[in-house]
Amino acid sequence: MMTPRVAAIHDMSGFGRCSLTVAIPILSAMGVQCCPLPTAFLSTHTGGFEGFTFLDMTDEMSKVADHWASLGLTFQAVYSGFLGSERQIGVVENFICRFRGPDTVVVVDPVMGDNGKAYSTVTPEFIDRMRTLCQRADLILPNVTEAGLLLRKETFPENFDEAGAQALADELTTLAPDAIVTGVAMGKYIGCAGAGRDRFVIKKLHIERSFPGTGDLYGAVLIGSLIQGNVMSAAADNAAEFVSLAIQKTPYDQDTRFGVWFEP
Ligand code: PXL
Repeated sequence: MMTPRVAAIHDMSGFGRCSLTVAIPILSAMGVQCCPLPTAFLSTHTGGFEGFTFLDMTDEMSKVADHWASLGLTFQAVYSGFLGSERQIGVVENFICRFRGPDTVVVVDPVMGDNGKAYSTVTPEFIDRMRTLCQRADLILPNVTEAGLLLRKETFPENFDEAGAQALADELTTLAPDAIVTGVAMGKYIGCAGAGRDRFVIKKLHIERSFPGTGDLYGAVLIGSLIQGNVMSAAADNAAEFVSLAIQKTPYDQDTRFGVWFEP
């Protein structure tokens, strides 16, 4: 049997535990080969560091795709995350068209913001393009802020009950056949809600600390778990549990910008 393979289209941020520096080790530890297609190389993620470097790799991406196609490579999953520009979204759409086989799962994490705010690089045009990319996915993984942007919500509750979380996930299936909304605050709990083939709400105790990269941790474990043969709700529970444990492993006095201690 061949080792399952995932094409991971994210940035590589050298410091701060997010995107590829999370996806590669986690998928590898789960028995899945992660083939990185970097969108950019940054010295750190953009969540709170001053003066980070940013090397755009858009022009390189199509060349990598051409070479992979010439080798006849196929993937069990294509997993996209942080993207730097509208043009880059087009490159990802093209990649999906070329590499989607009958058994490929296309997972789009529409990374655009958090805690009620869009990231500084995100324009209305970018949101429209990201919505189109989501419509080409089998599964989308927005957090609550990104769900609001995708669904054009003007106002959004900070706190949900289970029915409200489920309803939000249901609404997201107007974009893709399966959807999971993450980082949903539900009173003393935080969790995720899924809709599509599987409908569920998962809750974990809410630890009042916020870190960059936890969405990437969630996505990597979810995909690894799906490839291992779990149904969506079980994979989502594994992912939420892993994020929760990693946060618990992270000392209180650590700078939150450094990310969570998922290595142990
Ligand atoms: O974890 C999301 C993410 C990925 N990549 C970069 C980021 C962020 C969040 O801030 O800045 C470069």
